[in-house]
Amino acid sequence: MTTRLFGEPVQRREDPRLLTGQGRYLDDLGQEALAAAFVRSPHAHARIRDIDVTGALDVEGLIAIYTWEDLPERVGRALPLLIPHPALTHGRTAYPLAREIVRHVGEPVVMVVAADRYAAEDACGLIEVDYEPLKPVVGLEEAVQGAQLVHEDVPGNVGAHLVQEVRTADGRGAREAIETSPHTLAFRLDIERSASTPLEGRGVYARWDGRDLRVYSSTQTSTSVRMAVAAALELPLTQVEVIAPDVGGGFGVKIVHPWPEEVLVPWAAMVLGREIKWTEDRREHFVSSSHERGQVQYVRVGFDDDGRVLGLDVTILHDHGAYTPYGIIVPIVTSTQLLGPYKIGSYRVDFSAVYTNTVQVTPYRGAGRPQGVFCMERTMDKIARYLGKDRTQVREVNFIGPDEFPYDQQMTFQDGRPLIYDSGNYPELLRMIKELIGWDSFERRPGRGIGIGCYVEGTGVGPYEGGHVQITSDGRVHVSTGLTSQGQGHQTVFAQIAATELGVPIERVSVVTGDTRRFGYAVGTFASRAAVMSGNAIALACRKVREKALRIAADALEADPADLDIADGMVHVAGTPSASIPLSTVAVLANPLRYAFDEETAKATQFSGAADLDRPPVAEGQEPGLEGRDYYSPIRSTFASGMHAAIVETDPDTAEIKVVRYAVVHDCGRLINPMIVEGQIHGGVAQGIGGALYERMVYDSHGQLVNASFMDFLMPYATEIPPIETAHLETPSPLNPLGIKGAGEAGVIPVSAVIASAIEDAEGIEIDRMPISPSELFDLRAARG
Ligand code: MCN
Repeated sequence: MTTRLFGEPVQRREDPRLLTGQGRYLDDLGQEALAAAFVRSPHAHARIRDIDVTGALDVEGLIAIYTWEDLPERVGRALPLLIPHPALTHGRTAYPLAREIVRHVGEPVVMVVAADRYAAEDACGLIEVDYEPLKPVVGLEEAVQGAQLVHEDVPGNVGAHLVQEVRTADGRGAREAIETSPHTLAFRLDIERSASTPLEGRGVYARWDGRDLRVYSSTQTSTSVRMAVAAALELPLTQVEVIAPDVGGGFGVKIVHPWPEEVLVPWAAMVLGREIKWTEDRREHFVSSSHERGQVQYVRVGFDDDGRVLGLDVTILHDHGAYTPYGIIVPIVTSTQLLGPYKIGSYRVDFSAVYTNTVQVTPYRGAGRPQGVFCMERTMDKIARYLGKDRTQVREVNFIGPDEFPYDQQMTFQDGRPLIYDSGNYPELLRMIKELIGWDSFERRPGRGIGIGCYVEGTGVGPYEGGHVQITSDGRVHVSTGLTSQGQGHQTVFAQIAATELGVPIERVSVVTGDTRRFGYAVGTFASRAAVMSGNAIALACRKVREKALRIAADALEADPADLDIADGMVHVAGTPSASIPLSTVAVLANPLRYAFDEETAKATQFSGAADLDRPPVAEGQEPGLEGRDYYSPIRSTFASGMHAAIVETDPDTAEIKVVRYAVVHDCGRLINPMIVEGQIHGGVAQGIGGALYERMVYDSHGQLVNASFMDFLMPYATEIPPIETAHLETPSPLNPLGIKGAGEAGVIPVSAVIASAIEDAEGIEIDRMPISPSELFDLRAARG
């Protein structure tokens, strides 16, 4: 049996349990708990005049009703602004329960606790909130005119305004470079709102036993929820544990910490001394969680006869909804990573983060990159069209060369560190994607087009992640890391890393994530960071344990540690397999207090009488046990890259758009598990096709979300997703010990750009919006005449 598992397509070990219905999601827990439910605002913008709860008081099973005024100061204050930024001059976050003003439909106003959800919902229905409706702000261009304000003290509804500029080598700005370019183009792009929409919504379940608080949450960040809850409830961290059970998808929406419910439910559990659970329903998820994407972009580009970009000037209005709990991370990612694999002469980007009376905006898979890639790739296609050149040729002429790494884009990444690409090979990716999709032999005809899109993605952002590894006396390896899992296959890949580093069969490795009882210091799962961050931390912890194991085994085998190796759970002298000792025995030897449960171990570890009586049993600087902990903290992010291509067919009569082929080449450095990476890419592409053709949040002029259900919010089924062909390129990252880069968002990022490119090719009509529906295509055809 081999123990070299890194890079192998090991089947996901979490699947049999989940596929046979044995998963334990949030709502499977706390069957005896009281239920919480919320009265939420039906208005996009209103002043609360009065809340009358008397009608609800007779509901059988009612336990408690809370409004903002009932909350203690620390629980009732505005939720934290998680990532402040100097440009965010007017950051605003919500109160856990609305205080005086509601700013979007769905904002929580009253919390009800009752014996069960039926009673809680009945009580919610009988509470009367007297609202004075205010005029809502809907639509970006309307918002910036500032006639109505979402927050009275934020002029023009602009929460943040940031201009970033990269000048030419001779110091010219983008605008000047564009003016003097041989060719220029200007256009506007419209990108609508969408959202993560995981199949399992949010949920929280809390138990207080009079001393300790245990919180289960369907979260992507259990350690941060723990910190936030402890701070709000004035408990020491040691009295709060947060556990993420099985989580049915997150895709970004579950990063926010804490959500109002994550503070209110634990607080009420403490006040009432009862277990309480709240599970979000689908409509609540649509109107009370978060959305993303929505932007309007105004682009000007100057280029030469070869299509080389000399100046790019982009102005972005970014729809931030009613609040900025996650700061302005999304428009910052759009603006800084928009340049992709290209070397652009000069670049100016100006964004405004704009408040509207709609659901708040926080990162959704890709987190601002799909919008940036849409802008850059539409630009490349437009240049090619203008010059009558092949679209791949224009891209190639602008690529950063394979010998130009590390390449400094002279921007600041979202974590405040320089945006320097560590490694990559973009011309090779282009060659691969052209071959995979058959670019050069494609037979174009009306109604059948081919499209392409390229992207670079900063992954593995810090500040740190940790891993703990323990080998127990039964030879099993227990790995824990603090970040959480929502379906990425971490149980499998982290086991692969540990099995490879320690030389043990994978079946002996177990992995725990998202449980603060097992690992308290962690950041969370987002921004395609788990593989890079926890993967490397676990590898480093394994290396510590391995070194200790070799030292102890060397004593037992009377050998030099340098001559030892570990394979299949046995430490052996290299070249002499008979001189060996099982890791289980080494684990027993690592503890001076010995209990041997079988004869063989007893013999191997028996008191030899040769102990050094001048030394304590645990030598100075040593610890009993065969375990180790380490952290990985990167100097800066590592940059994955890829290229996608698609073939679409459009119906001449109905304008129905069908994706008939989809191909992906991707470079996430060394692959830990190619099967899992492909699964991530397939899921991402499916989500991207949703964003390109179907999914959008439709608000009416009153700020009502008119498609807040899966009946009306259109998602693609398997029938809309063609087989996805993939190929990998591995340019290892020089920045981390395992040479890996992230992969979790790669599938989604360029899809809208690729499909727009293909539709444009099929129709000869410029596609400047994402998503694009058949009726919109129909209208564009009609406008062309
Ligand atoms: N991987 C690998 N080799 C690499 C890189 C990654 O084998 N060189 C594997 C990883 O070990 C991991 C998976 O690919 O099992 C994704 O890795 P990574 O890129 O580190 O992403 P994260 O694990 O941090 O996951 C977060 C990412 C994001 S940001 C979103 S959004 C997203 C996504 O993952 N949400 C998901 N994929 C999701 N998949 C599911 N099923 N559910 C979600 O909510």
